[in-house]
Amino acid sequence: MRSPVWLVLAVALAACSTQQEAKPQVEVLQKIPHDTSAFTQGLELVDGVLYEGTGLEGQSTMRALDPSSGNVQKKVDLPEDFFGEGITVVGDTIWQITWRNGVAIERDRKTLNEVRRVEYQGEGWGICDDGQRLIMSDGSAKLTFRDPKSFKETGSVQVTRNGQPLTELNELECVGGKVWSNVWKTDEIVRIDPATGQVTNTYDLSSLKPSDPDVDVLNGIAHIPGTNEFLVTGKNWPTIFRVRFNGMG
Ligand code: DDQ
Ligand code: CA
Repeated sequence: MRSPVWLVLAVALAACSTQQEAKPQVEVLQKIPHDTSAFTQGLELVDGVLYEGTGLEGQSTMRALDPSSGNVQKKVDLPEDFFGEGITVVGDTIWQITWRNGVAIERDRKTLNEVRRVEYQGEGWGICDDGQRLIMSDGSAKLTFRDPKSFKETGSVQVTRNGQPLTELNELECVGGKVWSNVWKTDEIVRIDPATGQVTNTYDLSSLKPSDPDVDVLNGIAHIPGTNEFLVTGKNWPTIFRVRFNGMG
């Protein structure tokens, strides 16, 4: 039946669906080469240096990269039995945590050499520094707050999305009082309010994933200070992407 009512409906529907067409959530601004042997576990940009920590036993490193070329300018190895995880810069030092070794390594930021080791309970996944405290993930839905000097726990919060615990929070980034986090084995980055633990935004980065089936997951997020841009990459990915997220609101 071809009545004008159907025509009006069809036109209205078409208009509606174009209006609802989602803006791409992530906009790629630049592609930077990334060492494909780097099993990226930590990424942070400070004073023009891109710091990267890598994982896997016998392959874990702490690196300083030139963020415009991706060139590795300095690299130190972790002990063979250590599995490196997140990193964060605090003043003149860097904290690098380990997956199941129960040890956080404090490093000199210039030389990347070890200064001190501190023990902690449980697993280490991601870490960031919000200017006041360290915020660390451990594979559960918990974020632990720590003193940036002693590494001692000062508190914690449970992370939830739509009321459900969100586990496997991986590489972290502290930005303007919020915590951005990779979610392990997903193409998602979430933004968490550490005051409540609630996820306030979820971003889909599946469009960045290399087609090569051998490459591992999205992991690594570094805010570019003074901008609303980020560098993101993945474990063994050939590219670091400079991106902007839409709807950061
Ligand atoms: N984590 O980074 C998500 C915390 C752990 C990653 C574990 C990856 C295991 C790979 C094991 C490969 C063994 C050759
Ligand atoms: Ca980071």
